[in-house]
Amino acid sequence: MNNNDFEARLRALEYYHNLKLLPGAWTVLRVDGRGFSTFTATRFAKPFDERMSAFMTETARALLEEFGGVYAYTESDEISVLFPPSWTLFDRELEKLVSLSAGFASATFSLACGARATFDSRVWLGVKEQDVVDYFRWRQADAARCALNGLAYWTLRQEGKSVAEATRILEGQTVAFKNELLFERGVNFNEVPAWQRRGVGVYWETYEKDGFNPVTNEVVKATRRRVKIDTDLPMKDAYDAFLRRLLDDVM
Ligand SMILES: Nc1nc2c(ncn2[C@@H]2O[C@H](COP(=O)(O)OP(=O)(O)OP(=O)(O)O)[C@@H](O)[C@H]2O)c(=O)[nH]1
Ligand SMILES: [Mg+2]
Repeated sequence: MNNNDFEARLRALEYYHNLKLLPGAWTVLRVDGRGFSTFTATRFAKPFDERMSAFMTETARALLEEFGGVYAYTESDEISVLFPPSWTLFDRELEKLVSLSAGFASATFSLACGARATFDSRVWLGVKEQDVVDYFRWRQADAARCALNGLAYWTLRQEGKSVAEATRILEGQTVAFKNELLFERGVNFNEVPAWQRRGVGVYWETYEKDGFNPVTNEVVKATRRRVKIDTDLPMKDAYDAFLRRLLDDVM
């Protein structure tokens, strides 16, 4: 076998390397903390910790900037970053995008937190704008469900209930039951901080900046963009409208 055949045979066994994102599709990379139920147990307040949320938001922002995203959304230990159909980073190679987003998220979070944490990553593809809106509605609904469950569970645990008791009380129960359980203890779920119930959005906003033109000696307005951290996201239909505006700005 000559050297070229040898090289080609072995390179062909990089079996998934030719996989690329579907042309023209919206892409979401979603990273998720590995084993964060354990990782957070001794490090962060339950069920919500402002430092943990700040580290996740910082990681979301870094992913948005580094990979050229349009919108990043974080809740719990996950971050979804949206990329436009025209996105061409790494020639849309799946392995590159998945491995580097996981590596980058792991490094950013670990540096912020001061302990080694790892993230996995996966790709979601949407061919229609409505798919993208539905995707982020889906993740936000997950945030709301987990927040209600987590608050109800840790309220019971703080009252002295065991893991088994708290789990049994909540098992199969309705949203109304969990809301009522909190309300009886003086907590109105609708007044819990929005970032805990709805997650945090990270996106670009434009603003006007005064600049000085040395040629004409005039003050001129320049349009710049900066990252906005939104801890008070709209929900339901208002979130749809908010997302559609973001998508329309891209197209
Ligand atoms: N204490 C604390 N835990 C948090 C916070 N945010 C997220 N978590 C934890 O993160 C976990 C995320 O759940 P999963 O991603 O389903 O579980 P995981 O243990 O990370 O498992 P894998 O993702 O499958 O590796 C939850 O169980 C929470 O315990 C927080 O603010 N405080
Ligand atoms: Mg996880």
